[in-house]
Amino acid sequence: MFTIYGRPNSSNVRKVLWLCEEIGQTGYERVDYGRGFKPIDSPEYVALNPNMVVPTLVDGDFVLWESNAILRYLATRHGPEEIYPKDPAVRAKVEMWLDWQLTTLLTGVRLLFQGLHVKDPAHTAPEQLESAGKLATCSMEILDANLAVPGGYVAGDTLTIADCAIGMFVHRWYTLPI
Ligand SMILES: N[C@@H](CCC(=O)N[C@@H](CS)C(=O)NCC(=O)O)C(=O)O
Repeated sequence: MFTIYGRPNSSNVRKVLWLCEEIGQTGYERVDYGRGFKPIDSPEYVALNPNMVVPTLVDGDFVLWESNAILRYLATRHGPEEIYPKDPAVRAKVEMWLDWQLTTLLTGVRLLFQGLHVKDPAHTAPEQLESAGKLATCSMEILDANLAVPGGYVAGDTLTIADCAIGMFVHRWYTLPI
């Protein structure tokens, strides 16, 4: 059984934990690393993940970081096909939304979260919050329009790893005082 390193209040860890539930992989071990828990700059953690971020997955001798790569690995190894479809066109849509989550959706939501929830002084100026809000709203409108099309899920008509990756940030968005 594999081990997940990372605190469960991190959105990038949560997406992995959600997938584990969906595919019935609940016997894993989890070790709390990250803000407020064990230090990610400790030599033992840096040896696993030189980026000093969570999550990291360890499966025997195999070590993997980058949350969306972990989703792909676990879905391929343990999931039913529909959670990471093999059909090239359907899979391409899943990949598109996974990339979009990391490159676009994350940008605005993370800045808002840091300003409004973490209250990091580097992100609390009104003009910063306003521009982060615009970015996040723009992404959410794109997502909303996509979900309005019959199908009901991010990449089509079944739940895929794209929903796990994106759902975490929608949840975060709804918890913000905006
Ligand atoms: N691209 C990385 C980003 C990981 C990341 O930024 N993780 C954050 C938590 S969401 C982190 O480790 N923050 C520092 C900490 O928790 O101490 C991934 O998707 O795995």
